[in-house]
Amino acid sequence: MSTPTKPIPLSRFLIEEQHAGRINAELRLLIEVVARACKGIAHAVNKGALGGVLGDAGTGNVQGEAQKKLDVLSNEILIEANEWGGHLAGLASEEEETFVEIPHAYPRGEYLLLFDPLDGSSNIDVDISVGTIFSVLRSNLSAGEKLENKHFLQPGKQQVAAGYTVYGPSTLLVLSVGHGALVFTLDRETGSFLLTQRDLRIPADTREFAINVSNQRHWFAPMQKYVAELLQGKDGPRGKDFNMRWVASMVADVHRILSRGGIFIYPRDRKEPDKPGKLRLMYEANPMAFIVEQAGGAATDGTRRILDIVPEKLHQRVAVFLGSKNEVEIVTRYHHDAE
Ligand code: AHM
Ligand code: MG
Repeated sequence: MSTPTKPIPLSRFLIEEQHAGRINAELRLLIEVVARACKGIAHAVNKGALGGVLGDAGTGNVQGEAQKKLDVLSNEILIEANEWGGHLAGLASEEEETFVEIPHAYPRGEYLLLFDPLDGSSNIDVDISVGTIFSVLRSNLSAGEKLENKHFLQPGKQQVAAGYTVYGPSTLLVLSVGHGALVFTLDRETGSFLLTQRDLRIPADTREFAINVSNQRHWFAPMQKYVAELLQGKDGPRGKDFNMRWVASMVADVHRILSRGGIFIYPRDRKEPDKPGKLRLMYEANPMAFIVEQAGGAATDGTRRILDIVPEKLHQRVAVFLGSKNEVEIVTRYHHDAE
């Protein structure tokens, strides 16, 4: 449930947040710049084959994944837009092996920006929604201190802002600066993101789940039990039928859950036992968990609150269970019981 609002532009919303003392001018600038970069990405995604941007880039990222041309382009757009404004101490991206320093020629700011420039990139070439996910932390650098990896390795509860865009039938920006989650819709005629939903609330109960069932044989016991019970529907212990959806773009699956409830799961499994899940903590799970909690939902890795996890690596992976609070609590309890 959400309160309809008169559509005010993102820039006005941010000014008002600044006047209310909830963000400072530097964070306002940062969010404006990220939103502007995302408009550039939306434009490139929209052009599709006409822009010559579909297909593989012929390169791989640090995580051994093949990069799409649009992964590379989106990463460049975000870095180029953000490196010179004086609001950042550094950046980190799914597509960059190490963090990115601000070139010496440019002023430095207080914040760190972490992002997945184009999430769901396996969907780019088939015209299904993709998006950008971002997380903002304070660098906590003291005067003259050199930026290091350790400055990025903060638990998600220290995020000062998080957001994602969906490049879908409409282009949306979902944002939280720690006072609820809001949706802005891109007006293509004026080029402005307009506030279209305030106070997003995820229903506590749901009848919808999102998981890639093709991995079922690799799941551990708590997952087998939980999903088997969902599939038994009315005839099983849950006493109600469940529906299933899987877009394979986290932005689209999470946005559906923010809009009407549900649970999104990417568990740890035996397929790649060395990896604690597929999704990345710092720029996928953390910002999504922040937004979901701001909308009254919950997010765990099966046993721990995602936002409490102290990261050890920039590209650390994590299992993800997020969405409707009561459903996340049930599956988390199954994992605790199994321990
Ligand atoms: P990406 O950041 O390389 O696009 O990978 C993350 C995506 C998520 O958007 C999505 O939830 C998941 O990978 C889908 O994985 P699978 O293809 O295993 O279903
Ligand atoms: Mg991703």
